[in-house]
Amino acid sequence: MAHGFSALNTEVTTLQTRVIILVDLDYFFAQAEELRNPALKGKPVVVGMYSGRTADSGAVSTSNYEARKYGVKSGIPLFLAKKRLEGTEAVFLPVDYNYYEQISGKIMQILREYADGFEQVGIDEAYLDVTKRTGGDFEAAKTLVQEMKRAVKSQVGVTFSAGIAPNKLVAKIASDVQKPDGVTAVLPSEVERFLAPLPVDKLLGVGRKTSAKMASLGIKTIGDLARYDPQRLIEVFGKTLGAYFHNAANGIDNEPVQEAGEAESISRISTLKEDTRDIVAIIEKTGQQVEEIGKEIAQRGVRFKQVGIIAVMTDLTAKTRIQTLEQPTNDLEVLRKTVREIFEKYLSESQLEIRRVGVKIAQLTKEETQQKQLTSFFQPSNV
Ligand code: TTP
Ligand code: MG
Repeated sequence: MAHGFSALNTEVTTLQTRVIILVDLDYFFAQAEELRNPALKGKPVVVGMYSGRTADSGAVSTSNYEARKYGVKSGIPLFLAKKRLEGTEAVFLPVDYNYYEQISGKIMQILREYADGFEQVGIDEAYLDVTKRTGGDFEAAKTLVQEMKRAVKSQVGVTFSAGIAPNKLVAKIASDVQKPDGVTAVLPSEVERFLAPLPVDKLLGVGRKTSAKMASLGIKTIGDLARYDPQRLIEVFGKTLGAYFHNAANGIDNEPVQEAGEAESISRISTLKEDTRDIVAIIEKTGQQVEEIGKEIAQRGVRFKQVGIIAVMTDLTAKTRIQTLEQPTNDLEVLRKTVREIFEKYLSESQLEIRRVGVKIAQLTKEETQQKQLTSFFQPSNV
């Protein structure tokens, strides 16, 4: 096993139950407005995206909880919000994204200090992996959330709600249970009972169309979905989605908490001199791409854990194949060797000639975070 990697297509299995927190800032745009103008507190506050066509055309971005009592929430037309809030002291304000970003930035900086791994999602959400610092203990995580709440409240003046769970999927759903200023913890042993009664559209990726389709199969709750024959789900929704729905409904989610940049990928694609199935011609082309990718990763100081190839066939269909390494590396020999292996395998499966080829690396990590991960991985407590 040269270079310490094998052709495994699986992630390193999680060795310890994780403790993941999802922080979601409460009625964020409206709360930020209350922050700079405390006189707004207690009144219905509506922050709207004005389209500018007429004075009231546009939609509600968000509203505070006073306004929500009148049925005024994200997405409804502004004229309807005005109508529902007639006769109240309601205040309507336009979106000031730059200001919200400033507030969000301050909060994220505070939260980051409480996490082993941190991932901001959008302007008002962040995942924190606190497995290490809590020693896997959910009570310790609850205490940590209270500390975070106090810090954010006293230093910025904003409240948030949080979910604590063994993975991102459940933490996100849990964060929605008690709002505003709430915390909901779902222990590993409680995941099944917590999810079962919820409607399927609580799962990421289940929108109106999918939930209607599921309803026609007799699936209404996440519990129904969890019990449904996985083979049948794959027949109906395809392999990727079917498997995802089955796992998600059973509370299984191994997505790591990772810095936004880590989710990025680097790729190069170019056209071959002529359509071919000749591995030598393909390797010549991808060899140049590997060199270019090599320069970029050296410049950015990143390692990669996933290697992919792209093949655009003569009929212009694009195929990709991905292989996950055992551990992140910046070794270009590993990249070359893996690309060759994937292409050889691919050629043995497909009859068509190839027009364009590409190389892609993903699951990027910064050199220094990599160091940290390696030490934590080898700590006896994690084994
Ligand atoms: P959310 O977290 O969905 O909503 P919220 O923070 O306003 O309220 P909650 O207390 O329920 O978490 O979205 C975060 C921000 O994103 C929100 O303050 C405004 C913006 N947003 C829109 O601009 N349009 C939308 O449709 C939604 C849902 C949010
Ligand atoms: Mg929010």
